[in-house]
Formats: sequence, C-alpha cells, structure tokens
Amino acid sequence: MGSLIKPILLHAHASGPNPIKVAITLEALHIPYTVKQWDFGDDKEKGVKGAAFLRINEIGRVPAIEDPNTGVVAWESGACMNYIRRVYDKGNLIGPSGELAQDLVDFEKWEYFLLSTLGPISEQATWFKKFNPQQNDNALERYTAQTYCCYDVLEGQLKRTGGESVLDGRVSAVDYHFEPWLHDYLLAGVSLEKYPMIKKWLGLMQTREEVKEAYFRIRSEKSV
Ligand SMILES: N[C@@H](CCC(=O)N[C@@H](CS)C(=O)NCC(=O)O)C(=O)O
Repeated sequence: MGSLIKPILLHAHASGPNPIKVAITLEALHIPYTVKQWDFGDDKEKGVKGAAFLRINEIGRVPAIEDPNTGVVAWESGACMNYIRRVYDKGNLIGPSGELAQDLVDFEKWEYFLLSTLGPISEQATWFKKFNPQQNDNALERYTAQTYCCYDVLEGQLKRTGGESVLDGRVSAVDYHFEPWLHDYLLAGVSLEKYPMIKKWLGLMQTREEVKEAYFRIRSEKSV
C-alpha cells in the first residue's frame, strides 16, 4: 500500500504525547510520512505559536497533518487519527473490532475518555508537578487525585480484557491514544504501583514495532 501513497506531513514536537499517537497510527498502517519538528513558543518561522504554524493550526498546537494525496489538513490528534483511519484503514486493522452499535460506542467512549478526561487531567497534574512557576498544592492534589481516578477506570477495563488491549480482542487505535499518556506517567508525579494491569498493558505496547518506530521517528528526527 505504502509505495503508491505520497508521504503525509506530520507536524510534531520531539516531546509531548499527542504527535506520537498519530505517528503510531501511521506506522501501524504502513503509511509513509515525514516529520516536521516545531519548537514550543512564538518564533515566527519555527514556533507552534508563530505565524508560519498558525496558518496550519490556529490554536498553535501539534500534532497537525497535511495529506498531499487528498489535500486534507487536520489538527487535534483525535481528528488526525480518525481521518487516517477513514481514508487509509480500508481493511479495518485498527478500528472497532465489530460492526454492532455497541462495538462502535465502545470504541468511541474509550477514545473520548482519553481525549476529554485522562489526557487533559494528567496534563494538568504534570503542569502543577513540574512546570507551574508557583507551588500550588491544592491544584496538584486535585489533579493527582483525578489522574488516579482515571487510572482506576482504565485498570478496571484492562482487568476485563486481560491487559492485552484496552478494547477486548485486539490492539486498536484506542491503545494508540492511551499509550503515550501512560508512557509519560512519571512526569505527572504518579505511580503505577497499584495498577498491575496498566503496567502489563504498557509493557506489551512498548514491545510493538509500530510503537517503537514511532518513538524513534518523533524523538530523533530533525526538522524536514
Ligand atoms: N487536544 C490536542 C492537544 C494538543 C497539544 O496540547 N499539543 C501539545 C504537544 S503534546 C502542544 O502543542 N503544546 C504546545 C503549546 O501548547 O504551546 C490534541 O489532542 O491534539
């Protein structure tokens, strides 16, 4: 499949969980892509908040993708991943495993749970743990507790699936959404001590080729 497709341009930053999710998705489907690394900040040419990048994504956040095969430009990791699945996953390798209404809802509810809850909450825990210039114990406690609530929910689901994948039966794009957020759990100052199924799942995810290759590309590749 890959050889007929022109490389998709993935706008990224070498750190942070969101571009990695898109890279894992592209790797899983063997879609060729190039990575353009941006700096955080407002440098006109190089920064995510600078004029050049704001023309691609007016919110000034990565990831974004540009697909020369269709002319589509997308931002928000969920929109990028769903676009890639709709256009390139014709064999449904990484989408919902069945066609029942419940299968589709299960897929979307875990996807939305990560995008709207676990991701933003653990991002706040990381902010108050590591980056907030003033110590704010109240905010740190709140977001740490909420991060653990999200982990409780994920641990419960992984107990039901045996810890091989978030949804029962096979690894899907839902796992690609979660992996980078759990991968970086230490940044949020939390522990996985009480979460054996998350640990098991994370270990399995990190042995997968699409995951290893995506980290290698995003972490090591220089700007195009
Ligand atoms: N909801 C967005 C979040 C994107 C996001 O926060 N990206 C981070 C990198 S992981 C970023 O670009 N931060 C730079 C900034 O906010 O200035 C998504 O899922 O794509």
